[in-house]
Amino acid sequence: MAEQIEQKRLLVTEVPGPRSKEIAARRDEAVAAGVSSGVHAYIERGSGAILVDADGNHLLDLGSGIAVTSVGHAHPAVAAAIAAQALDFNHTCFMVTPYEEYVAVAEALNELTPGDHAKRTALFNSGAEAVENAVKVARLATGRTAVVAFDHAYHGRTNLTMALTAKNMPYKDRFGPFAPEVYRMPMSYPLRDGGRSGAEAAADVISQIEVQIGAENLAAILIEPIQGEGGFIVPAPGFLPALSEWATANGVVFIADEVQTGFCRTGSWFACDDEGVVPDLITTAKGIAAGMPLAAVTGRQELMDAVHAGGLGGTYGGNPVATAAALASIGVMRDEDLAARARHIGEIITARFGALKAELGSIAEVRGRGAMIAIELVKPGTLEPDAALAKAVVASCAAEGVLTLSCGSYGNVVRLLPALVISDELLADGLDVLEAALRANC
Ligand code: PLZ
Repeated sequence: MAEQIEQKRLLVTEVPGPRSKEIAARRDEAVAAGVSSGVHAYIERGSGAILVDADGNHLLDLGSGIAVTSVGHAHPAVAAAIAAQALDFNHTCFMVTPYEEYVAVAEALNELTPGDHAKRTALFNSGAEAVENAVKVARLATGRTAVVAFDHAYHGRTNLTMALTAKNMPYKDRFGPFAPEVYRMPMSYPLRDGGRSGAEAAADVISQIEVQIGAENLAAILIEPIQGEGGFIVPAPGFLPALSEWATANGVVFIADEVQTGFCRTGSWFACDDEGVVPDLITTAKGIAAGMPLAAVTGRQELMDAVHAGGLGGTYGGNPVATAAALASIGVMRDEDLAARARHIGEIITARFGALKAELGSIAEVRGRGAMIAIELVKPGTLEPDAALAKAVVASCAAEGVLTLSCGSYGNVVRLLPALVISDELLADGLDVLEAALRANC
């Protein structure tokens, strides 16, 4: 078995160190400039919440590769499942000759996702691909074309998902024209919408849908239950249930994009569970397979099975190695009750930065759920976003060997997405570094 790496942050050079800089110089000559990286430390190994770079620095990873390695880097059970499957066979294409692992992942998703109705699942490679396919299913099943997405939404970088994504830079700028029949609606964003209730915010959306689109033309409402890239925006309670109820009453497919929130991240299997919302279709990816490319659309049997045979698929979707990784990851989440760990992590982070908010006027809000918590930064005494501050805080943390991520439509949110297996001690170390970075830069 691979050597387990001590779960401790340790810097032996500056970050990035000389060896990483050598590789970075090669990268500049080889990799397209449009593909960028946050921290130029080149990673060689990882375990749990620690990544070891090419210079031997042990970095504390509080971003998990954007909410992917929820069971930790190179979890032994997942690594063993990947290795075993790789030795058996790597690919057949499920559409050519199938295999049991695909079926088992579909069974697991049908069981774990919200609602006890009959469900079916199709597997894909990326979150964006899952979202595209959910929209395909909704359009075919309803015979309607319009899709509603929200302010601050992020759904991917393919043509349709660029159209569904709200933010221009860096995702959409000069990449158009974008797919038609996408309508953007205001998101419930309590910090910035005057604290409207969920019911008020939903009523506004519904009235705009009726005026601008007409329910009879609307195939789907697509929403992240907690927005990820948009800034960890948690809608006011009641917003999601009201939209979901209206969708059901009007024959509109309610699609929850749980690519970032899913798989124990928010302290439940899925964020929809927290408000008792049962989506018609749910998209998942990221945490599902600990880093192997896998994504899924799971939904009501009558919607999913409306699609003709051969209408859904792809060469690699539900690859055997990725599905083996998913089954192992789901097993770890169950066995180690990582949903409970996520809630515990959330309490620790929220308590720490909630207290700091009282001291630092730059912290407008500490929000999120479970192990998905963010700090929104502003010019003190205003709601004016302070993106430069967020950037400086993330950079200060990286220099100390702690990886955090920024996000938000205005780039002014620092977010934490630690592995759910992180120890309290290691988390506290990372939070000490983040607190010092906030104090130093605010
Ligand atoms: N839906 C809710 O968060 C991916 C994007 C990183 P893919 N978020 C990270 C970047 O800058 O490209 C995401 C998401 C939600 C869909 C997606 C898309 O998932 O696997 O990146 O295609």
